[in-house]
Amino acid sequence: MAALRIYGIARTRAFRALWMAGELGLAYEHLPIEIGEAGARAPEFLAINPNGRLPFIDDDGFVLFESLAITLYLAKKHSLGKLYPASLMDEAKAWQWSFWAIAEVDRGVNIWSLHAVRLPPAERDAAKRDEALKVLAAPFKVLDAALAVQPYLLGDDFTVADFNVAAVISRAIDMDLAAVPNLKVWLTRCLARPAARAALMLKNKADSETPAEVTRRIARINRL
Ligand SMILES: N[C@@H](CCC(=O)N[C@@H](CS)C(=O)NCC(=O)O)C(=O)O
Repeated sequence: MAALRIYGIARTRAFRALWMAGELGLAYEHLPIEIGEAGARAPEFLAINPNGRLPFIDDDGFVLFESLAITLYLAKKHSLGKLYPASLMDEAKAWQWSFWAIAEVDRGVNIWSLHAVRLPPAERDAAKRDEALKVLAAPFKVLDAALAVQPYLLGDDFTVADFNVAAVISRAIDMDLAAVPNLKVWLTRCLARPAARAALMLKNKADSETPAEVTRRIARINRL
């Protein structure tokens, strides 16, 4: 049995942990549990992650929740000096972009994708979708400008900073990104990485198998 267990169906933010495990070439066990009472909020899983949310991991007895804490931890543990920066300042920049992604764009991309792609067409709320695009416009311009001067967020190489931002906004690949061409090229490149493609296959499969009732529940529980 693999030492690393990743909990959460690939449709959720567990996608981020799955992509990172692939990026690092780790052996892992995937437990594709669902959101809600039948999954993450069942007593046996609440005992591991009391938030009742996905994802969480158990790495040989070490339990961690919060998707980007998980990706930073795995990258530092297995790829220090490569995917995870070795210098104090580059490490801080990786944290900067990670916290930025969670605070500035995570919710907006999620709302947009629900009301543009994932909910049944008749149930999509155009006002929520348009508001999400307005909220995303300014931070996307910031990201686009950062990528106008160098191919990746910390310079010439793909690092956990790129990984975390690309993983958080991966569903934005279906948006019209004409106003942010550097972001578009960079996101396309990040998502073309072999480990990203493998994780996206799992995510797309889970998306396509998700009943509309579960998508409605996601929108309701997370107030999206
Ligand atoms: N900030 C957390 C958010 C976790 C989160 O909201 N996960 C969603 C799935 S993507 C969830 O479990 N929602 C169901 C619920 O809250 O019951 C992270 O990045 O891990």
